[in-house]
Amino acid sequence: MATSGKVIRCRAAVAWAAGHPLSIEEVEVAPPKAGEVRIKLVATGICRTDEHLLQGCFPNAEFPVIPGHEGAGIVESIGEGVTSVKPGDKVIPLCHPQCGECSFCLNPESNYCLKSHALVNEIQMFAPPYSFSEPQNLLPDKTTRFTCKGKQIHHYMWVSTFAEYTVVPEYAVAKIDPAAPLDKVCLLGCGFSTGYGAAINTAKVKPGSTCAIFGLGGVGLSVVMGCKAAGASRIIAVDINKDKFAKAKQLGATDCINPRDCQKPIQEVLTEMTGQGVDYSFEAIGLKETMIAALASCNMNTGICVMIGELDAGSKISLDPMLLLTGRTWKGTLVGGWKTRDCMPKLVSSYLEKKFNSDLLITHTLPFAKVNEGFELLRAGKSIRSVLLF
Ligand code: PAD
Ligand code: ZN
Ligand code: ZN
Repeated sequence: MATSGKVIRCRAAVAWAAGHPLSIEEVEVAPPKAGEVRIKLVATGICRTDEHLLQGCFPNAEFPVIPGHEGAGIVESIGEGVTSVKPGDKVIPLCHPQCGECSFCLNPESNYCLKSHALVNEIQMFAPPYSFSEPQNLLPDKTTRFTCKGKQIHHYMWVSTFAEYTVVPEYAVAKIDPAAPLDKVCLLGCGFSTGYGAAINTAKVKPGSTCAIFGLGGVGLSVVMGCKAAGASRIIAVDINKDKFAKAKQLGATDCINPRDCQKPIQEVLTEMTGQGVDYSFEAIGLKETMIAALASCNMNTGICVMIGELDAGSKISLDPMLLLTGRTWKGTLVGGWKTRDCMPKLVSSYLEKKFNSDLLITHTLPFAKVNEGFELLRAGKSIRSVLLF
């Protein structure tokens, strides 16, 4: 392509500081270095995790930054040594990479990669001196490909999809079917895959089982779809926004409950409804109290609770150990447990074969310049997923 090897000037949504609206700026995007891929984004969804970033919940995600991690696009150019994609390929940038070589990648049971951008964060959080000094939002060689007004701009989860062009490591890119509609399958980059996979891969929901889903955003509704696909017989959807219930029912929920309408704590309500508690519960909100309530809602003997929602980095939860001692399992999931590079092309094929309909999550489609409007819709509880078009 004519732009190959050159700096590209294009639009991007830059977060200059936490707590401020995004500004659409002209940025420079450097060519990909060895082992990197430059992508022309076609569409991107807005996920609650981007909102957490904008609110400053991740202390080592440094500003200024270009957020966004639920995108789809076309390869513009490749760096030296890149073999798995070529210019013109349709791709999904992977906010959760898969190097395919580390011991975690080689373990069939896990989808966490030791070469992930998140790893620095994780090690620092759990090992003294608990320092957040090293930013995680640079590319693996600890530099950035973005500049704006003479300043270096950080990447977000290596993918930064709120930009017309982005540069990512090759092992954070999945080549997908050329027939895929990019304005739809962008949701597979995070929200849909996370929720659907939480049910199928992480919880391994069994046919005939009972499930409860806390939070009916793009992620929680995708859990509903996953539970339905796995053959659950009762799917109880929980949200404080009753406007989410119609879509939850359409996607497979058998019951919808607003905890604010209940006289008792929601875990007691769910336990009474199901006898001994649900077989599987999922937290897709990101609040301590709902994480504990979800755990307490599943069967004390064999129940499995999957944590999906994200808390501020460094948060602590305190719980009664009896909740686990009797046999419950408490698990977490990142991007639904999928080994992303292997599974993303297959998920796109399943989408094209109409095995699920993630399009039902898209409530708004907006031009990229209206990115702040998309966030307002999310904050007001009026959207499930807004897709921005470049
Ligand atoms: P969203 O804001 O679209 O949905 C959250 C839903 O929770 C909304 O419908 C709210 O009304 C509802 N809610 C809020 N408070 C309560 C409450 N007290 N009780 C019941 N319901 C409530 O977010 P989303 O679906 O984009 O993301 C959900 C969470 O999942 C969020 O924390 C996000 O950061 C996290 C996430 N995790 C992963 C992962 O890999 N683990 C991936 C993507 C998103
Ligand atoms: Zn996300
Ligand atoms: Zn790896």
